[in-house]
Amino acid sequence: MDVTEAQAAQFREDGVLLLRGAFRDWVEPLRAGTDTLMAHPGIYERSYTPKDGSARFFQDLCNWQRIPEYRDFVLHGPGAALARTLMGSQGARFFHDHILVKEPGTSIVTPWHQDSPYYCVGGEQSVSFWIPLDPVSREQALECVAGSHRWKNHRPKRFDGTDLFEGDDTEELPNIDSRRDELRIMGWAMEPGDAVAFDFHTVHGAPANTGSALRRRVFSARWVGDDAVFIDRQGRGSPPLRHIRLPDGAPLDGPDFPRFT
Ligand SMILES: O=C(O)CCC(=O)C(=O)O
Repeated sequence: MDVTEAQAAQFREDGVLLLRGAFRDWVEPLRAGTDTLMAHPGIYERSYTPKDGSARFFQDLCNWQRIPEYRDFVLHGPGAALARTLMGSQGARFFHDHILVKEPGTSIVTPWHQDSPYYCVGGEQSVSFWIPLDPVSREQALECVAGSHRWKNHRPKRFDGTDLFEGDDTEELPNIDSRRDELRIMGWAMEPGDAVAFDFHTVHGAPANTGSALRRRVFSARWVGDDAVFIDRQGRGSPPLRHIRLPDGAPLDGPDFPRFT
């Protein structure tokens, strides 16, 4: 699938775009890779087990180099070409993968947040593809605030509500739920292999998985453009990427971040 210039313009205007069927051919390999991952989680696994005894929310990041199906997806899948067009960048650089599995019944809500303040990368060109590997109803779907990619960065928090950075005094995100009528909130029922493309600055969140008997497996693939620079967060960001030793402000480069033209 190719994205049109009109779709790319819409993405840059709204900071969010639905791509139907874009990764349909990759659903089976990504499901197989996710089975392997859940049996052998990586060093950045960070799952949440609800205090109410409901099912867990499994999360893991940065596993594409060791899970063969994920590696194949990054190196040979359509993500790079789609990302280049959407970002308007000559090259697309893979930043990281993020797996988010909400087991049926989990009461854990993904709170509203932007990804940019968590990341050790800066720049204007970015896109995440949120790719469900199971059917997702509108009630289970990711939601994005259209236009919020132009907002400043707000304080990053862990999904359990605690601050990610100690002593962080950046402004907290406004209450999105209480402003639903004023904001343009986008979300769609989706089939496996559809994708929501959204900018790292776009405010987004996702509901619990209480109303469905289905797992909600999602593969999120994150890409940056040629203006990407390293931000030294002293290994305290998410993902921590403690082994990256670039000077603050240097172009993001290296074997962890392959570039495609
Ligand atoms: O799937 C979710 O619950 C949240 C997804 C998300 O925050 C992301 O992909 O950046």
